[in-house]
Amino acid sequence: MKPFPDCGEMPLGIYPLVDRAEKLVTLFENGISTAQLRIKDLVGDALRAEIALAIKLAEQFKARLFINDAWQEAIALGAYGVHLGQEDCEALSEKDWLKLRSSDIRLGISTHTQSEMTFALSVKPSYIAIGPVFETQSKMLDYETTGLSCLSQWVTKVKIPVVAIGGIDDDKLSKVVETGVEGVAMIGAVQVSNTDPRIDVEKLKHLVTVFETSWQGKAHD
Ligand code: TZP
Ligand code: MG
Repeated sequence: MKPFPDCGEMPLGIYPLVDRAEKLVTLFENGISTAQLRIKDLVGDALRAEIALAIKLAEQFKARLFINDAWQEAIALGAYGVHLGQEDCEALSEKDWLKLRSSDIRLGISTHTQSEMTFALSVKPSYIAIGPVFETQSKMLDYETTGLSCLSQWVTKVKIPVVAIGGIDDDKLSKVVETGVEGVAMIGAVQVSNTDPRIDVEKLKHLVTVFETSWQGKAHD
């Protein structure tokens, strides 16, 4: 089975998840090269309009943009990639998988356990996300946190890029990068606060610097 396309040489890096296209401008202007549009409160034309704007912005900044959940809209509008959870994958028919594979779009899949990883790897996606690494305030989850040592063991076994997600902030970032992940997905850490979802630009720049320093300090094959 042909793998989904890769995401290029550059590590995915700090990988923010945002709920509106306009936030991408701040991200891309401040050193972010990978982001995800994760909209849970729009459907139909309003959703398509956000996705179309997000794709336009990502192309303008030559950034890698993944669309959460809305894979059909993402394909129709020419997105770089889609990100799906386990349940999203389970809901796909054979025909849907064929459509995804033939569209040449990148695919990222969320995983929370070893068995979910086995399934995800069988699909040969562009990357897998592993988490929650730590307790998170941003999503209700019924899974145990993986912690750093489990994350590290799983990363060693996986031959495609891994994105760590869940409760990662600047104080934990270096240790997460040391496990060998290529990307670190974040919601809360890039926001002003839990109740203020605007992007905190100074914090964002700091996170990018910490990622780059930790990445360069680690040997990669
Ligand atoms: N999937 C696993 S944890 C998570 C998602 C979407 C939320 C990550 O948010 P935060 O604020 O970086 O913990
Ligand atoms: Mg989903």
